[in-house]
Amino acid sequence: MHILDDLKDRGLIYQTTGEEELYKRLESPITLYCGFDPTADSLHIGHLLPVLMLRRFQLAGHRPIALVGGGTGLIGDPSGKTSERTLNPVEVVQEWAERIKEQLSPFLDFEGVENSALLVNNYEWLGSLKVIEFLRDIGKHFSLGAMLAKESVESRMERGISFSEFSYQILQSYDFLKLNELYNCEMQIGGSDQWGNITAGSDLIRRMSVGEEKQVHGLTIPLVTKSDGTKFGKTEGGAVWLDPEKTSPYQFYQFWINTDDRDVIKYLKYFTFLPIEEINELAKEVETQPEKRTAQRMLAKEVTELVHGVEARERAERITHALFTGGIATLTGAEIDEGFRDVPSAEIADREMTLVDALIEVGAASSRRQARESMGSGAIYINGERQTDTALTISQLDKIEDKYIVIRRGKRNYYLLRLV
Ligand code: 545
Repeated sequence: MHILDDLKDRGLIYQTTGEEELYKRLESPITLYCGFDPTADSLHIGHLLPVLMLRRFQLAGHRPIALVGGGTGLIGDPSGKTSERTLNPVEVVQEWAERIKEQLSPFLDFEGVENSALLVNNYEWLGSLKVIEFLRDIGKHFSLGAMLAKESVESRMERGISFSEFSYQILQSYDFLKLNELYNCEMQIGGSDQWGNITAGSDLIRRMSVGEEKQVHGLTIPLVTKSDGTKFGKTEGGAVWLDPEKTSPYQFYQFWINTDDRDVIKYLKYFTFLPIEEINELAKEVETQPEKRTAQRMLAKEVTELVHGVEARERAERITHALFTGGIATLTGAEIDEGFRDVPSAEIADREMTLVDALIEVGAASSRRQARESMGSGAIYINGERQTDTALTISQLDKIEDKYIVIRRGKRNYYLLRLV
């Protein structure tokens, strides 16, 4: 199957610079790239589609280049931004660039295949540019009118845009030119916000190859939307990060499990490598037995495994199952730390403290009277077991690994005590 047909079936193509030419060109191996500016210390799921797209191309026999914008990250892309960015210190951008590099690596194969991936940092060539040469050789090919007409610039003319951000498109274009020279890179991909920068680059390459008339290609991926109209990838806790320290694999898994029935099939096509036929089978299940949430479970399993590996995915499934069935006692300490990362918690040193006082300490009750009432009415569970005896002390309770006490109040209010 032609990769473009698979991508089309999945709804992964938003715009291309010319579909017919691209179809033809992709019949033999091509080198393509996507760039990531170190504007944060981690990628989030909003960046996942282009990363997976590079992988899709690699699996189809093409050579992907992941570019980290150590140079462009010092300037700031105005695309999709409504106001001027504040510049980050050089050391910070460098540190973030290293992190982003490490985060991108597991998605691509760097050895053992003919079409091995490359990881490059554009600071390598942007960092040593000479301004006079640059304006003469590169700047001359850009028309101010075309630059001003880019959506990223046009939308900012009223609110203000610095010369630095305005010039950004030239830097990204220069990268495409460089990668074309160095590695014969012939295609750039990105989210739909990158269209202006991508076409600026292919125009530059064409203009600089007079006589030769080099044609390169651009492809953009649609913005991920949600059927309820809210922004994709945001939870109450903020963005869903790929860094397991910022969003635990369990939280990550939960994000996908909670996908709306109306979105789940689209996300399976976007974010997994499952064949379309298998996804179509799952679509039937969403229609006939939505309550089973088979498609959501498959989505959460596949994406969590892709991003965090098999073990983390299994752990997330175990935690989810234990929480669902109340079998908290089957979890390990590490699983408890992970599964209850964002519930109220307290550290307790005094083992003779009563459970009633501990409930107040952790915020599960606001007074002793209220704590006793909750217990009396059977609303308090300790590590999955109902406790009604208000005289109990911490030392009398069963603990997980001698340390953890998970409190549940009512149906789903969780609290965590750690003994120290
Ligand atoms: C820099 C130099 C190049 C080519 C591309 C770039 C980066 C590009 C850009 N891209 C976005 C980005 O986000 C931060 C990621 C790390 C925290 O700004 N000018 O760097 C996003 N990109 C992926 C997709 C995107 C885009 O990395 O293209 O659309 C998000 O899905 O916003 O030579």
